[in-house]
Amino acid sequence: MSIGMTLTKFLLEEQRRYPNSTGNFTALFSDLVVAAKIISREVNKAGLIDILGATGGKNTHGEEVQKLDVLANAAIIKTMEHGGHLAGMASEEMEGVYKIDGKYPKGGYLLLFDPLDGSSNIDVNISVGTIFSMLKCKPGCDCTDKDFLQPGASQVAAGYILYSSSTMFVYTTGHGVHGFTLDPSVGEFLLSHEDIKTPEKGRIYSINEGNTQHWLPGTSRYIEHLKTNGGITARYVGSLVADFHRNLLKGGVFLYPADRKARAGKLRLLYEANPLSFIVEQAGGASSTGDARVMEVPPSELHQRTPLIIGSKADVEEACRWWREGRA
Ligand code: AHM
Ligand code: MG
Repeated sequence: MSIGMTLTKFLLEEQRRYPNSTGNFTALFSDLVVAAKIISREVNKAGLIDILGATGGKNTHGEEVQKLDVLANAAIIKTMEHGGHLAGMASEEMEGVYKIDGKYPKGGYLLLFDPLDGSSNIDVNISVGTIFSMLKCKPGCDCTDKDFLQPGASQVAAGYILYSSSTMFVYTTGHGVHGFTLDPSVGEFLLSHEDIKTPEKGRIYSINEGNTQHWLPGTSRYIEHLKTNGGITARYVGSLVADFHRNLLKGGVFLYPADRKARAGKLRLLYEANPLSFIVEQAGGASSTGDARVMEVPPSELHQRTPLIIGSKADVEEACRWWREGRA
C-alpha cells in the first residue's frame, strides 16, 4: 500500500486498470466524498449543539438546528445533483424519487442512499453511517420509481461511510472492497484497508435479542444452537453500518430476519440490504433473505423491506439452513 494513497488517486488508478471504465465513478465519488466530509463534520459536532446552540432551536449563527438525518439527506442531494453524472436519486428519507431537473445536466446513473443509518444512536454518541448504491439508467429511463427497481445484482457500485472513532469510506465497484480512513489533519480519505476479505467463518452473531418473543422457530433454534455450542459472542450496536463493518473485518453474522412482528423484516432492500450485500459478496461473504440471495430479489417498491442474514459465508449458510428447517 502506498503512503498517502487518497480515495481519488485510488479511483484514478482503478480507472486506468480497467480500460472500459469511463471515469464517471471518479467524478461521482469525488462529489460523494464531499458529502461524506460534510456529514462527518456535522455528526462530530452533534454533541455540541446543546452546548453551543439553543436546544431544538437555533445554533450560534442564529440558524435553525436541523435533524441530522434531514441534514445528511440535503448534503447528499446538494453535492450530487450538479455533477452531470446522475439522472436521479432515491433516499430512505424521501417519499418519492428526486429527479435531476433542467437546472443541471442529466447523466446516466441513479443514486440510492440511506443518508444516516442508525440515526436513533446519535443522541448517545454511538456510530452511525451513510449507505449508498449506484445503478445505471436503463434505456428509456424517465427517472420514475420503476427505473430504481432493479435487483441488487445490477448495482455498479455500492458502499458506506462509517462515522465513528474515525470516519471510514468503504466501497466496491465490483473489483473487490476497499476502505479509506479520513485523516482530519489533511482532510482526505487515505487508503487504510485494501482489498478487504471477510473471514470464511466468524465468532460473532448480531441480532436484536429483544425481539426473541417475535422470532420464528428457525431463528430461535439457530440462536439457541450458537449459544449451546459455545465459542461465539454476541455484538449488537443497533446501527447496521457499524454492526456490518465490525463483522466484515472480524467475521460473523448479522441477522434481521422476518419475524411475527416484522413479517417482511425491517431493513430496506434498496437503501440498506442491496449495497451491503454487494460489499459482502465482493469480500467473499454472503447475504440472504433466509430463502434467496438478497441481490436477486426483484424489487417492487422503493421502500420495500427485506429480511437480512449477512456476513461470513459459512455462518450465513448455517443460519439459512436453520431458518429453512424451522419452517418445515
Ligand atoms: P434507520 O435507517 O432508520 O436508522 O433504521 C435502521 C436501523 C439499522 O441501522 C439497525 O440495524 C436497525 O435499524 C436496528 O433496529 P432495531 O432497533 O429494531 O434492532
Ligand atoms: Mg438505515
